Amino acid sequence: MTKPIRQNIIDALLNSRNILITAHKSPDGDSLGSQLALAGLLDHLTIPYSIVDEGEVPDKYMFLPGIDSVRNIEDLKNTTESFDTLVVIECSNLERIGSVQRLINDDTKIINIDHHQDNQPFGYINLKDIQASAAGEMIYDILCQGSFPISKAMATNLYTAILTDTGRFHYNSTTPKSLKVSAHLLELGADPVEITEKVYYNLRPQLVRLTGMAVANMQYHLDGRLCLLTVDRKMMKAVDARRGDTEGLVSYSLYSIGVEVGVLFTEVDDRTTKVSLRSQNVIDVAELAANFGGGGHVNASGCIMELPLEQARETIIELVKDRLNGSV
Ligand SMILES: [Mn+2]
Repeated sequence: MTKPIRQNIIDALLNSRNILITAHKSPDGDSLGSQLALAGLLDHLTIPYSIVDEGEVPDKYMFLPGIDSVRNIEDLKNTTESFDTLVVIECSNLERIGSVQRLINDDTKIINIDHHQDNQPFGYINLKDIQASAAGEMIYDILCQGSFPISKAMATNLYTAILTDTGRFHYNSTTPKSLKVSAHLLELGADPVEITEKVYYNLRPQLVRLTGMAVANMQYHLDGRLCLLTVDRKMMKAVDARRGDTEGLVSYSLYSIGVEVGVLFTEVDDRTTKVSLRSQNVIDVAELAANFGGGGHVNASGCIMELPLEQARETIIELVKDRLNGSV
């Protein structure tokens, strides 16, 4: 099923004049690695393209080969460039690309490549593979489908995509295939030590302190089955943190015995709270996030709640309580 779709994507790319590549707002390891690896293919095929995202590239991904070619939509205010094809990676729906939408029109052909279970078929070609550990694994499959060469740079980008989206190979999305693909990417020149160091061990000291502050104030609820981490604006300010800096902090919520659901609340402003959710076992946090317009995977999801921090916390506690009671 997916094999002919992959070929359709290759054919569509080959027939394009100028391609726009994008992903969800607030770029992460999978979205950046996938976009850059696809760009590597288009370089090889000498097909013109642009990568445009909404939101800043986090510092830790600035080492990715080709990262300078990722443009911020804010810098394209007065562009007259036109694109006949849009490749959307890792988005459940088109809204997730944010204001990049203004670069397309009704004639733009959309190719939708995603591994989220709630992905809507908003493209004229839709490649959805919920078995894939990362969108990067899907880009790898497309490259293999066309027997295209995978350069060291592309391998580095794809390995970073899979490494980050599997939480360094420990989420249940880690499969024999994702490890085989990763092994092949190492053979092609990706350096696992360097990549892991750049992504995970390259934090500014203030951010390590931020982690300490959040962990020190961790709250347990529902007999220790729910663990909450909070980063408010005061904490962010104290260490001069930016929004993307809290990515990854949520994993600490699952470190203790007995925790089934972990949540990180990041205060955005007086009435907006960013929520990252993780679960072990059966609780579907993608469904939880969907209540607030978010989404993700069964065990990892996120949403933006239009509520002040304290209310967001209370709301989530109640919802998790319902789900946990239902699961006993
Ligand atoms: Mn992903």
